[in-house]
Amino acid sequence: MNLPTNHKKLIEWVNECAALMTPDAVEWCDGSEAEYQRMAKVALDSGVAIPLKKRPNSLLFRSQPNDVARVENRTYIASKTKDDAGPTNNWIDPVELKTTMKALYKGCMKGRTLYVIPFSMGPIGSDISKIGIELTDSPYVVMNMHIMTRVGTKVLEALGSDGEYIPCLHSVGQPLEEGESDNGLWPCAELDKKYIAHFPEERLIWSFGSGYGGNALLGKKCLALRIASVQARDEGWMAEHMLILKITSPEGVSKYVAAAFPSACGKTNLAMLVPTIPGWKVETVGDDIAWMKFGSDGKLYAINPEAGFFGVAPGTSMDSNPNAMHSVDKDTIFTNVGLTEDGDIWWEGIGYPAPGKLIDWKGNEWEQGKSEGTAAHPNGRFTAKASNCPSIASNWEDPKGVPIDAILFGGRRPSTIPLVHEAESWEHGTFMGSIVGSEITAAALDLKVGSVRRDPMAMLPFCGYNMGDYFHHWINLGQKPGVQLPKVFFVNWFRKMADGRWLWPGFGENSRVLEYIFHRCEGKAKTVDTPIGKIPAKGEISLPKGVSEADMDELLKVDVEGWKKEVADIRANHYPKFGERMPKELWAFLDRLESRLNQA
Ligand code: TSX
Ligand code: MN
Repeated sequence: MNLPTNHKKLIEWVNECAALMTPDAVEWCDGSEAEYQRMAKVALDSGVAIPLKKRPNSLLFRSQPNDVARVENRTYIASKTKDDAGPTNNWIDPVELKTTMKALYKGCMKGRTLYVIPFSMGPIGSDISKIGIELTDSPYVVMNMHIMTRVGTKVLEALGSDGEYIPCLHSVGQPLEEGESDNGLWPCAELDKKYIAHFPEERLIWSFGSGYGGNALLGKKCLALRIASVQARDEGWMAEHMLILKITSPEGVSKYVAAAFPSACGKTNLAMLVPTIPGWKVETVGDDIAWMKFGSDGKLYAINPEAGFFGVAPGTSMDSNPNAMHSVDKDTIFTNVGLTEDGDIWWEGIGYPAPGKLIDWKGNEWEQGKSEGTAAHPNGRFTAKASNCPSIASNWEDPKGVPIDAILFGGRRPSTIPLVHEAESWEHGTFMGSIVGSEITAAALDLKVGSVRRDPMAMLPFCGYNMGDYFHHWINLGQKPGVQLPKVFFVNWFRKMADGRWLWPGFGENSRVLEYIFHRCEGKAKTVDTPIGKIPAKGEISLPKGVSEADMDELLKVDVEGWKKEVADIRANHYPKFGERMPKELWAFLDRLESRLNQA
């Protein structure tokens, strides 16, 4: 056979995997448009995809109801020791897990094609980029990888005959018997056979049994966060769960902001924000992941390792995010959303009533106000090219990356946390990131709606090693000689009055907070020192329509009693979760905060 590479180690690995999984055929992906259309035809012919008459070059997929999200309880960090995975990750001994998974992989691609996907996370040739090779039996994965990463021949060229790559093995885990087909159904395995496994020392990813999102598109959460976070620790850089945006002032000066928020805080909306303040421009560099390295000038440079958006559909509308809506006008894969009679998509919160009779994400007839459940699954998604986003920054693919001026943390917090406050130092910023949390809005299994779920740096599900060591890594980076560290801010768009009224209009009006942060980075706006950090001086943030001076005072005041409860919760319930390896420096910041609050 004529292979598109002479990389011996890669060819041997592909052969070994094919021998284990016994696919009917092996295909090397070239990343071409023709290949994408061939995959689309396979999906359409098998009945698992539906064409959308209203959106050029776009398809709808419906998954099985038991394969709709990342499976955190089946996600493993199989490091050599349990301590290296840490108390907040699932751990299995790597030898044992490999034995278990090899038994599952045996013959698992029977009746299917094994696709070899060479992909680059980050612009090909950038110093910050990394190459992965995903083996998969899912045409859906091939198509999504085409949009979310850079795929194909040019990646193999960059890899050469002995370049480094991260092997990513994936199977939906549903072999086909002779003459059997998927019958138009999304293939996957039962929950107890699903495994999303990471072998951090080997830089290796094995995924089995799920075809959905982060379980199957292995470049994203598995490589770009879990494995990359380990490499970043070892090599002195950062792999973070952060959007990257570019903000340009009326004077034409640009600054770059990276921001981490737990899920359901509108990260994609912030990345694509349309400012309400005249003359200011916000552009998108990335909406989910930032890889950041210090340059020889000491500045922290960030790239977006992805090439597309795998965004949550419900709630996305022309009001909440017009740039996302235009990103999905064409060339888009929709998963688990509603289908209209005229061949368009619809979801809850799209901004207009469902037009007539729909087919819901389960494939059943659905009518608004009449049918049970929702038309779209709450985790229904769009996969869209970054290059189709109207707000994408012209330099979003710069191989050097963009210099980060500010890092933002945030969460959905109806009380206590002010609209914005600023860290006094990098270490203090690390402390702020370590206490990030968000109000629980949808009923989870064991926790109450309205309580705070902590998700430090929004990395709890995505750090590939011990979170205590991860906090240490943040502190260590601040001590590198010659570095010019970004300023760190904590923002909260979600403050409410006691009567439930939103105190802050959010969305495009958040540009007023970004303007303030921009001015802070220029050393301009005035601040007031408080027990929690620096708060904007009066008048430094302009008032949106409907926000009074009194509202702004409320948004920016330090709620001493609320913060005391916050400290108590962190001390009793949050920090103890990280055990022995939690840095003493962070406990010291907690003690200092408490004594400052007691003196206030
Ligand atoms: O994404 C959001 N952002 C960030 C936008 C750049 N959302 C949606 C969160 C769910 C994903 C928000 N919701 C934001 C916000 O800033 N703020 C809110 C809360 C809110 C909701 C509705 C209103 C105001 C605030 N409506 C009116 O005031 C009329
Ligand atoms: Mn994410």
